[in-house]
Amino acid sequence: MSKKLNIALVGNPNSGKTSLFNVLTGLNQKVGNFPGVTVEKKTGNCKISDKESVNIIDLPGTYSLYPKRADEWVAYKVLMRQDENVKPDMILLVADASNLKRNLLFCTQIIDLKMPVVIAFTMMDLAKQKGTQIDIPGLERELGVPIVAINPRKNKGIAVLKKSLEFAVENLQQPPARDFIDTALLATGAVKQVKEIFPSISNYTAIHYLINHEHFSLGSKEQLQIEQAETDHTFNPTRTQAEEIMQRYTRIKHIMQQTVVDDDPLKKSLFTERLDNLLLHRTWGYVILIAVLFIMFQSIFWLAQFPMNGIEWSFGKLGGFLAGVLPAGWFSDLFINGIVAGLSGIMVFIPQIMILFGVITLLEDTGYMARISFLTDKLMRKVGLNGKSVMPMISGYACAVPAIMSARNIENKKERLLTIMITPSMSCSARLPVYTILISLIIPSKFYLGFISLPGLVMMALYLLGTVLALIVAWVMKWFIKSAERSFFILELPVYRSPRWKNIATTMLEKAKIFVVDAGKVIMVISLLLWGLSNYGPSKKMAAVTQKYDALVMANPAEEVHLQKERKTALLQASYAGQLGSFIEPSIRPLGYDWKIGIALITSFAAREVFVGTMATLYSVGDGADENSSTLRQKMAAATRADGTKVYDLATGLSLLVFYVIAMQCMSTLVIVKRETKTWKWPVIQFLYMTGLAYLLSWVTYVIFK
Ligand SMILES: Nc1nc2c(ncn2[C@@H]2O[C@H](COP(=O)(O)OP(=O)(O)OP(=O)(O)O)[C@@H](O)[C@H]2O)c(=O)[nH]1
Ligand SMILES: [Mg+2]
Repeated sequence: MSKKLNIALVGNPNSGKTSLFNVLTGLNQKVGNFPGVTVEKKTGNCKISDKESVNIIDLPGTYSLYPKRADEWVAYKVLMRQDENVKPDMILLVADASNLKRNLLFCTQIIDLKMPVVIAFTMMDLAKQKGTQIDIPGLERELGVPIVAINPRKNKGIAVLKKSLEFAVENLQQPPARDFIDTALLATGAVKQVKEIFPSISNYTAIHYLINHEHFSLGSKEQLQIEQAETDHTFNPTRTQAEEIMQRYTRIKHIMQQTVVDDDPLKKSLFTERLDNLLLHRTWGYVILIAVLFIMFQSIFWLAQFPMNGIEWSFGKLGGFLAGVLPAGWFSDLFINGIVAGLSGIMVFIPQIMILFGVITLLEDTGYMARISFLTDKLMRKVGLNGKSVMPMISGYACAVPAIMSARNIENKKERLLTIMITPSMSCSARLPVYTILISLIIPSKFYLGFISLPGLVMMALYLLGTVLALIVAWVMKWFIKSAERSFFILELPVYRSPRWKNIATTMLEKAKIFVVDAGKVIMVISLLLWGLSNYGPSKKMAAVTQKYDALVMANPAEEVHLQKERKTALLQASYAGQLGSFIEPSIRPLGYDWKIGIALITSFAAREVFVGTMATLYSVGDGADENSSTLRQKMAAATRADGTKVYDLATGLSLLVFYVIAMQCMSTLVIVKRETKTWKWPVIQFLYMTGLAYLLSWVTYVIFK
């Protein structure tokens, strides 16, 4: 068996590469209707014929072979065969037929690399709507490579494309025969000299070696030789590049005159244009934007509460049932009150997580997300960010990890760094469980106008707090980060598309599954660990407590019930968990927290949603809370301090909410920030500023409301 071939999927951003990738490989990579959805390479397997399977590599979109953004560099390195992990044998180029001129520029650059290539035209439906007719056989003749019209959204043309790929694979030794433009002429002497060092590369590839060799992994000898070629022939990269693009466009224009017929472009005003007149309107645009965000946050709270009540009720029943059938003992206690309670505490949030992801996917799929960027660019600029920062920020409402990666799409390095630094302040889905449970403890469930709920408003205020703080922090930080780079905002506004409901449904289910499985695993481990820590302690201390209460019960048999309760509390306090709690309590007492909350804060560094599981375990061990209360919420509501006052009063609740809004409690985020910035400096700064700020503002909140 010969080695499996690698086919790289490249093309302009938002041209439908990932849609095609998913169709070819059966995988489910993220597709969205804005440029810059894919920012990493991803490989999948595709059977192109009965005998042949190939690797398809999905890549970030690139406008040309002159990369500017981090995501474009990922694709560029693969195409230049400078990526250690993927060396493409062939290229499958996706071109948006409704934006032919710009897409052809990239096509012709790829052709001149002299690698075997097949072109797939997407968006033929849109081209037709615009009144554009394309003579595909004519274009094939002019470009000298096969072209197949497809629609990956509707699964059309895929069989023909596979045939074409199969044919190309069988004739791999025949790259495009002709140069599209005579690239050797752009820098004759220098190209010749580079090709003496690397005889197998094309003339056009040689030009890329001249321009970008510092970024290539070459030996130091070769680097010096290329530099020599540059000086020997006074190679001017900017001039060469400008000349190249001009020559390409001249020829593309010529070819398009022969192969493409356009209706009068002014005659038809497209649906997208008409809708944008409203959605990007100077006043109405903003009114609608605020309304959209308002509905999004209200639905997370309001719409979700019905299924949530159902889930909570079912788990209450399950707990009751289990308590009835399992033998009494430490194991049942741990299982029912720790693990099942912790899991139910998480399952309850599935509806909210699903709605949140559903709404965000809807925004991305329709193309409205790109409009949010456009509308907010001015505001973003004032604080040192960019309109493009909005997409990571909004997806940060779901999870900071992919959001931070999507910042690769921002050209300006400083703006990208600032975006990375502030994105974790956006309230992610892991904070939802904490918000919901605390809000239900301290905020009465009131409704205004019948549908605007007070808890919903408080929830929105928390999201707003995170967002506003993110903007303020960006504004402060922008003075400390130096950059001479010019900042600009170029974002291609995609056409509006109807959402693919199936995609939205799969995303919602997928995210719910990940949430439950990931959180479930951590909760399981932490519950077990905490249960051990809170049931065992230094034997001397534990024995002393037991002896003391044995004696007390002996002396006052009438008080037994009350004393047994007290004994439980005393034992918990003497346990390892209790000791750890008392150790940290002094540092968190100013914020209004007791030692149990302290332990929850610590375990939350594993993942924020563990707060719920931690509480479930600690309260299951019992500390004199009402024995009749079954759900975690009821137990927490009944919890009292030594002086008899409620633990979760308004001041403590709000202070804790503020802490969870701001504090950096996510390992995965810190790791991804390190990966994206390539230094530990930024994650460390991020951790310190966020946690410091959280402490400060929680303290202020507690003092105000006490
Ligand atoms: N009308 C129409 N829409 C399409 C077609 N192919 C893809 N789309 C839509 O185009 C949008 C972009 O698709 P993606 O597959 O994410 O594009 P991409 O090239 O991977 O984009 P980036 O990763 O951002 O570079 C999605 O909304 C698709 O549903 C097509 O042939 N016709
Ligand atoms: Mg993509």
